[in-house]
Amino acid sequence: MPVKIGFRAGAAAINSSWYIDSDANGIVDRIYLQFKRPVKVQEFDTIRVQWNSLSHLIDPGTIQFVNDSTFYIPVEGTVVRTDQPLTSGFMLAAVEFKAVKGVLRTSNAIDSAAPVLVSAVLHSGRYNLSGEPDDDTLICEFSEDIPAPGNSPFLLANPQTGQYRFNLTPYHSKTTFLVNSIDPSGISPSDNDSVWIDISALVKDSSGNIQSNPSNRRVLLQIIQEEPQWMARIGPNPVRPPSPAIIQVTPVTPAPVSRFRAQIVIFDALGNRIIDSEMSSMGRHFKYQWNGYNRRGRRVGVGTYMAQVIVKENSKTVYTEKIFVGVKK
Ligand SMILES: [Ca+2]
Ligand SMILES: [Ca+2]
Repeated sequence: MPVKIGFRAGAAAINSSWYIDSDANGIVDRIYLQFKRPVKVQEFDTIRVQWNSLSHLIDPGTIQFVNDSTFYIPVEGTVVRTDQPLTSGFMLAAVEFKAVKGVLRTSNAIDSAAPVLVSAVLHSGRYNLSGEPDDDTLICEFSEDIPAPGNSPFLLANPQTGQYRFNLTPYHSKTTFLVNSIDPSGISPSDNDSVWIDISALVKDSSGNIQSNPSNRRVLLQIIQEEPQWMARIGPNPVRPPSPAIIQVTPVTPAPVSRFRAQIVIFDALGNRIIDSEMSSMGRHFKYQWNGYNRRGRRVGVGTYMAQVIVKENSKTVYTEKIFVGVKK
């Protein structure tokens, strides 16, 4: 009597596997597995997916077949964390078949996830050594290490003024740029403008995956207004009237002093204002000369006085400092 031998498929090998970020939000969401022969979900004993160092058991019910030998497993929120955009890393699939227990079919998934922008910070308001406005600096973070993305990789949008772009030059690193110009000109970037990768810039990761999804991850532009730092000093201290003490207020980093005004108030030990005056703008610093006389022209007594300097831009105080001044005979 002929013995009917049932067909036992054995453990199908995996041809290849790859992971993608299908909606370009920066979170890897699918791993595809392509087998050497048609497979059925009932054949699998266990399926595991490892992402970086953590391994996860997959519920076979979540598998989505795209043809009889290929399926994908949704991984966003299960295998892959959703709180940190990341489009590169080590992903391993391991499949065990019921027919051949103990035999693992494994495959290193190929990175097929394109990079997205994770943050963009615009540092604005710096000045060069001659006090001229310097180019703003844009510091970006991507979801993975990428080759230099070119000179205009981003689109930006403001709800009122519409879309615009930066023309950039790389500055010290692949992710820091000087903003040479804005196109169309006349637009001032503002906080909460959105910024994302322009697909026509062909921004890609180190494996060559190009960001081609026009709805790739938007981030809010952050703007950091760089304010000049100031320093106040006085000399000589103590002062011996009528020979004067010079009080100087100087920007520590280059700044256009003409944009600011400085005021000095000198108090006696009782808190009386004995001097209240504008400081003179001397091009690169502010200066006030005090010879130990009060505002009525009387020489003040020996003792300790407090000079307060205040630097204002328009009516906003940007720096204030208190210095004790001794007066000697
Ligand atoms: Ca995704
Ligand atoms: Ca990638």
